[in-house]
Amino acid sequence: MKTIVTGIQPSGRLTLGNYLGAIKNFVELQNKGEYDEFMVFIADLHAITVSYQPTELRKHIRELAALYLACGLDENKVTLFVQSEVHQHAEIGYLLQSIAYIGELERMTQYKDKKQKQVEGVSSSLLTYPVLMAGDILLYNASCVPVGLDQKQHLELARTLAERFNNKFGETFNIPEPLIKKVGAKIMSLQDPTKKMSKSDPLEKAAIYLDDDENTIRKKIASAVTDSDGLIKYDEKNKPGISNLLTIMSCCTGESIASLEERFKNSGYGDFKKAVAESIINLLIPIQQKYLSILNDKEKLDKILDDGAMKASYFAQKTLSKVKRKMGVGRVK
Ligand code: ATP
Ligand code: LTN
Repeated sequence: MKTIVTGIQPSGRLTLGNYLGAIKNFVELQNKGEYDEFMVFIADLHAITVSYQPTELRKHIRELAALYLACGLDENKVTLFVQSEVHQHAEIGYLLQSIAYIGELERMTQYKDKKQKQVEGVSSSLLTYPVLMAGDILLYNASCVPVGLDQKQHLELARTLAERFNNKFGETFNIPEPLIKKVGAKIMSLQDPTKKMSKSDPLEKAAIYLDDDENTIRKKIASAVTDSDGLIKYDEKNKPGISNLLTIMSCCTGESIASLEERFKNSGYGDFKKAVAESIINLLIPIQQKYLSILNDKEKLDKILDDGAMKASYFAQKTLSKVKRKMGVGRVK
């Protein structure tokens, strides 16, 4: 049985990085069809680990659901649901905390980064976030987890926890494999190409948002930080800005980086940037057109998410009961 599991946090407007590093990959996997179950969720329990506005979160949950569908996920091929509506996620997250060590959680890069940015204090759930994520994955006995590069360390922890659980309580979980794309797994900020493009970057022009209009996209790409040597060549170390734009264009069009280098070898940065912007516009406009009509059909979206939660709960409860039995909590009836 092959199960794919993945999720994204509804923590704000999604970026081109989220699309190229994650959602595009989900859609490709769905279309290949080599799986028995494909669980895709909206990780709202993860979004409350940093400070947030409840009304905004509610809005973002629906928006992310509509966006998944607008990007090409098909509710008949994947199980789409909201994480908090399947209570087993919170429950397994708590149970797994008993085998996760504080030291290994404190070493997580994302924790160290996000901890610095908190103004109201650091919540304990920010520390235990990767344990909840391991629970999300193990609850469905996932064999494969498509994510962007920044989630690799969390995936490694999920594998460690699965092995630890199996050794301690007996064979229970599959050891999940991360699935990270070679090109596009880390799209960089347009203003600081040594940093990842992130939806929580306060600098608006550092990221292309999936709902940016054509002119905004053109302006943001035109002002993207590059270098002064005038060559359109992929060199991550010495030319991070141009390399990032080459990666973006390659992912948007399907043309290889080598072929783009050849095609633009006699062009200036201005012309190259114009072509990059057009490739993004061609990709995003059809998604934006579908998105609004899906978001506005409240009844249909609710039905998809209700059905998804019901199906996910069925699988999740089977695993959770087994986990509790193995751990010795509750009674055997
Ligand atoms: P935040 O800034 O709130 O942490 P984020 O933009 O980093 O958000 P996540 O919700 O953490 O996004 O990520 C959702 C998915 O998108 C994950 O699989 C993640 O690896 C992927 N992803 C996020 N940013 C990028 C990026 N810049 N390039 C490629 N993939 C990315
Ligand atoms: N932490 C992930 C979102 C996430 C996830 C998961 C991804 C939560 N649970 C399980 C894959 C599998 C992020 O992108 N920030």
